Amino acid sequence: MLTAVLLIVSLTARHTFSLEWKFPNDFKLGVATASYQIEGAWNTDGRGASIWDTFTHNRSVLIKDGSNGDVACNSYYKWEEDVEMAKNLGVDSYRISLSWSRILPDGTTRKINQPGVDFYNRLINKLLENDIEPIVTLYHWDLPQKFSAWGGWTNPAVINYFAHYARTAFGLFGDRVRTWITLNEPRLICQAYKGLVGDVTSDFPLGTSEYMCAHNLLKAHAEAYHIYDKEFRRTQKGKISITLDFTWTEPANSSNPDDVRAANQNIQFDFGIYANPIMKFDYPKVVIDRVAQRSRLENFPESRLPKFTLAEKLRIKGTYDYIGINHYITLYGRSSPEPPISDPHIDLDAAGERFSNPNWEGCAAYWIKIVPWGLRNLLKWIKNTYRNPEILITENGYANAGDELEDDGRIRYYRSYLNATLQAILEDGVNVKGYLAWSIMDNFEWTHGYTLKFGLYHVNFTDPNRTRTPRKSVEYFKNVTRTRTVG
Ligand code: GBH
Repeated sequence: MLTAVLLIVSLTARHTFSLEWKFPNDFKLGVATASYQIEGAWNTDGRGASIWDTFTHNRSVLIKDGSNGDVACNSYYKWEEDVEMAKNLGVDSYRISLSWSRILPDGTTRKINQPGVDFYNRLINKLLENDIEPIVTLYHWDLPQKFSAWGGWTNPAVINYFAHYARTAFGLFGDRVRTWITLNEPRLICQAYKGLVGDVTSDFPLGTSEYMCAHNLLKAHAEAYHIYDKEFRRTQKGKISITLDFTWTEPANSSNPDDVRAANQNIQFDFGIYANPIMKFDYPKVVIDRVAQRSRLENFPESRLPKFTLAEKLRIKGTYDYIGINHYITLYGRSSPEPPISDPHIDLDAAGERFSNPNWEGCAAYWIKIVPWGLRNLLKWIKNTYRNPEILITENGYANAGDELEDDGRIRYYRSYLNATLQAILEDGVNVKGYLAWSIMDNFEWTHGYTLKFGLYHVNFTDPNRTRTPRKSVEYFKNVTRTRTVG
């Protein structure tokens, strides 16, 4: 009786918690990390420098607390403890990224750094011994420094170096890795952290280098996919795709067609620009048309958005076995007058206005609010737009600012987003295959340094031992993995 009532309530009210509902048996419940944010040992055992080493060392004023990832969580040494934490959480998957320059110090296959390879072998093997699937990202922003002088990802020469690195990684680890991610959040690689993409690019006007970078990343991803497909898939039998960040933009007034158009345009400029060439064909039409039109008015000789040849469009199309999604942000979008022609900027190309709702519960990261229906809506949108692909939620998480261990906000956050995921699967028929929490432990949060703490486990960054302590949310997450419900 109670079950029936609960079921009816959850079927009718969209924000109800579906307490009775379980994650499917093959659904991955895991946690996520990234090399530069946790490993430390930045110049140990032959590791080459990456652009984040150089950036944090030379431009520490741009990091909130002046810090860097030199030591970070010291996971290069504390990896066994990390695996124990994952085991304690009861997760079945653990997302890591490989530091390209730890394996190939100058980014090229001229020299393979054996101690770096040994490190990842130890970690991957330990995870497998504990029945935890390693989910491996090839590139989570730490480009080998050597490529910086060439303009980093704005230089198409980097594409093949990445492809050779990918082949090396599949060859070294692919016998034990079943889920690969080529690139983490290409949009952020190209748009955030200006002056990092090789200082050369900061001389280009905004609204140009972003598109050059995006263009090269899409090609690099496709090359890695095809190498896997042709040379490794038959024997290794894994899946490979890309992880895109998805800011859900909800029309401010969904009965106003202009708001609907503006919201969609923002989604196409953030997400479609990467998803469309991979899951459909070429850049989204609205992106092609708007950049071409504004470029003309700005007196550029041709569109600031590079063009793919037909062969390139075909080579990029279909290069996904699932789609990886990092989700943190929901905003409202509404139409606004066409921005006047001045200096180019991708935001002007996208146009429209986006805003948050001050009533949404927030957290220490100003851009993160608890808006679980945003995740549900974007999952439905992906299902409908790209013919129901497999989706892996590769990141979703909440930040504290202080050292508190009582993180009820994080528990509310995970509970509501896991619930939204369950609703998307069970009520909307979205093909979501897993959910990875960002992050298992506090770590180096890029330009926010150690001031924002995303961990289920707290890390003491003033203690040379980088002691890890479970927050209250660890108990919550253990309950999720044990019962396979949102609790
Ligand atoms: C993800 O990217 C990353 O994949 C992961 O490495 C990161 O730790 C996680 O999110 C949590 O942030 O104040 O100007 O920097 C999201 C990157 C960076 C996007 C911060 C929003 C806020 C604007 N996020 N950014 S700013």
